[in-house]
Amino acid sequence: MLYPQSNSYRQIQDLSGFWNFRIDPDASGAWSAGFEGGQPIAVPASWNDQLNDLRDYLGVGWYQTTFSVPAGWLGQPIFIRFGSVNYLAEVWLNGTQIGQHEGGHLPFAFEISSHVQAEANVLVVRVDGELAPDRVPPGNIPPDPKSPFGGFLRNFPANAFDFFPYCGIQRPVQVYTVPQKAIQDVTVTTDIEGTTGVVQVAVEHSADAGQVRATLKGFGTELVQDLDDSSTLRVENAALWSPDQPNLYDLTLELLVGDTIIDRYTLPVGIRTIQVAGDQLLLNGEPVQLTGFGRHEDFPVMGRGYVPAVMIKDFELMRWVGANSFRTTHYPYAEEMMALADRLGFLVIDETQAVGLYFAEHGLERRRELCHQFTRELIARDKNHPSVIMWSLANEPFNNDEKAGPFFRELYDLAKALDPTRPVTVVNVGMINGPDEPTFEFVDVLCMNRYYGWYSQGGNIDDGIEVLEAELDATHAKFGKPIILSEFGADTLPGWHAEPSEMFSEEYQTEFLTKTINLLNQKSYVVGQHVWNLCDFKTSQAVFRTAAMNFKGVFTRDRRPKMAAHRLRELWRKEE
Ligand code: GCB
Repeated sequence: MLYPQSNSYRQIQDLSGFWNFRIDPDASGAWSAGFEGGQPIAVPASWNDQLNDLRDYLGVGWYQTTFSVPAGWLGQPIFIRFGSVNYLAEVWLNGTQIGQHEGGHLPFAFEISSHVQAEANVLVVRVDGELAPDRVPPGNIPPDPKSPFGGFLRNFPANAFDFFPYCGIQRPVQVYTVPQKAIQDVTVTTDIEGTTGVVQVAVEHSADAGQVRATLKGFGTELVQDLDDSSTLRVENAALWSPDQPNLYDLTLELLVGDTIIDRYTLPVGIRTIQVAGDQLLLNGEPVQLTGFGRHEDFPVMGRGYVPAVMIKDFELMRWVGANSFRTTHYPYAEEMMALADRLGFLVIDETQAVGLYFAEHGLERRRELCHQFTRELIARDKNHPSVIMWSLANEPFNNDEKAGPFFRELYDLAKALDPTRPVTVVNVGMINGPDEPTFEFVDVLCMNRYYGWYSQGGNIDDGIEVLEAELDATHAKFGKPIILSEFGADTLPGWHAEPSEMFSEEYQTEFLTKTINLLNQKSYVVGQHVWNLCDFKTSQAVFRTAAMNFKGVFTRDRRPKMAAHRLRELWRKEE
């Protein structure tokens, strides 16, 4: 799926701004042709923290706006594209239903050419944010009186994951045109032969549209090639892409009828390889060590809304501590973040929104279908980013069920069929299966979330380190695959100090992270260390979540460093 682009063949109009909004608590509204009144609301942003009484409202909300398009657009193919609507979106234009989409965090587009008029277009979006067991991620799972967390310790709202279930139109809405005959999709894969970069380009375009000319430009090279002759571009003395040197070439594709250009699309290309070899992860043939974080799209007032300045800030913070990577915990991040990772040289483990999956029959088939849909949509969206080095199919599924292995084997095969070039993982948590995790048999890299010294061995970091070391060694001995410690951390109240260190103090977090990293540095098969979390973030209310926050950030929610951030900087930052 191509990100909209503006050039002399394609135009974009951004619909960000103040829309009208009204809630529909009993889901009885019939406002598809438009509604009167309502309250102003900002788009994009979550609704929860904008309007005082909607913080915990997860039902149906109706959005409405009006827009015009330049007269010159009419007669051309016109699309509307939503970057992310959480959770279920139904869209009407001028009273006609133009489509619907299930699932937050991934884009969708509908053609509106035959419904759009020059002026006063009425756009209505019904958003259903309800948590349900047959949705992904799931929520409102029937309480299990035998489990304290399903019973008397149940959180509110009752999500099956540890971040606030923000809803609404959370990323940009764009109306855009493409030419009558257009480039529809592009897939770029890269390889390295000696000093030559091998760039494979596959283009999908409208039927009978002539031929495609590719121009690859950068670092003193300009290759022009007709893709009907060969879809492989060979770049001599290629400037490879890596975190140290995020070199990007510009690939421009032109669709031609005879000598006339009828469409053009340009995308950045980073020439790099990523492979698993034994228990190592190789970037451009060399072992690579990931240092970095899990993170959240989370900021006061905006909720999970698109905030470009916070994205830049987070890259600055990550660079400041010496991180070279992150995982898109626990849902695909905005595609603009992925484009920045390409430019700024960050390695990304790209995760779907399959968090908190469980295998009880109720809703299982629907959850399975959604996981397949989201895996397809994620790979279609992000396949061309050099920064993306791995697909993560899920975070911490409750895999202590015999259905889990086959469920993920199928999903793994799907991801591999769609993209044979990248390793695939399923992120696992210790307390469920430990090293008996069924997905460890077939995934390419073992991603382990472990909190020894926090949820167990609490208050005793050294005991936790011992348990961790034993488990890492046993897991490596059993599977011989590269391991990433994909989460480790400790809740820390900023400004709370203790000597000797104790839980929740800045000293405890600093000691916990230091001792864990020192252990990981001794294990050659550990290829990544991702601290949980970059910043403090909002979650559901629960007795184990002070102030409805997860305080495991090494930066606060407003991006100020805790003591541990300074220590990470000493541990990770390369000499300059
Ligand atoms: C985990 C989850 C993450 C939580 C974290 C915690 O294992 O993957 O979503 O926020 O633990 O802090 O408990």
